[in-house]
Amino acid sequence: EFDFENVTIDQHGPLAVLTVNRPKALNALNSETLGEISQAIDLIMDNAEISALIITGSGEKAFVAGADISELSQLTDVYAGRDVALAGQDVMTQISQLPIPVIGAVNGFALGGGFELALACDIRVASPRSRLGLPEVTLGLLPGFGGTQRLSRLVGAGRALDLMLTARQISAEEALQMGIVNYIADEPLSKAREVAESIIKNGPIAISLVKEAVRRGLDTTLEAGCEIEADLFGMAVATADFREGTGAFLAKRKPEFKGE
Ligand code: CO8
Repeated sequence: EFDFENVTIDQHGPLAVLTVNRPKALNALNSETLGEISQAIDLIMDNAEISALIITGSGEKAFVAGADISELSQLTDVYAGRDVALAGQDVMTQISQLPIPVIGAVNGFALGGGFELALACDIRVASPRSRLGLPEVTLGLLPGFGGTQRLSRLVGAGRALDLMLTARQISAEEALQMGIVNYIADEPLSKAREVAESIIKNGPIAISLVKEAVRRGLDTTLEAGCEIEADLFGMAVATADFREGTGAFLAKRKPEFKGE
């Protein structure tokens, strides 16, 4: 069905696991790999059985060690550089705009573009051995896959600037304290599955509306964000899932959501 060089997809019932699998470069994202991630996500979304996505890296050592530095090193032209950033940003946006929950199982180094990939996920689970950082300034670069924007929205400009300007690597523990990762687990992939399972028991339309409200709200004022929330709330009360959820509560039974 698909023939990817650097990405694998596995299905476990309603869960899809996308693994970046380029071990010779610690899963670094060259343009081929970025393109494959994007195509893999399209394939996953074409499968109506899938209700959550987990993104992880192959091997014990790295989630993703960044954009591919040997490929980046060839860039000199202003416009070509901008295009490379835009192409990577598009993939991160594709991920962050998915209607299903996306969990990053950060199984090791998440540096540069790898950190940015993790930031495009909704929820992050790190291993105790994970190291996270944005080392771009050590290369004379800045984050270019949305990291300057997503990290400052997640943890505030002060903490984001500290990480980006010092280029220091942080431990999973520090990332947890900063709110960058949500959980630390020895087996981040199985913890990610557990988190995904606990989410997908809930109404799928409601899940996608929560994601949309938060995402669109972060781009606007509190007032406009609350209007977005009210619009989406209106959409939720018109769903069969809402009838089912409230009906099940009142009848003291478990709801069975159909995503309608
Ligand atoms: N790109 C290419 N190859 C890589 C990368 C990378 N990001 N990271 C690791 N590799 C390769 C190494 O070159 C090495 O290859 P080889 O075996 O052929 O020499 C192999 O992976 C193993 O790596 P190391 O030998 O370095 O392993 P160590 O255990 O010594 O170190 C580290 C592990 C600390 C993770 C180290 O590999 C490292 O520092 N990697 C680079 C991390 C980094 O700087 N990442 C940021 C890249 S820049 C970026 O992501 C910008 C994103 C936005 C782009 C916007 C476009 C314009």
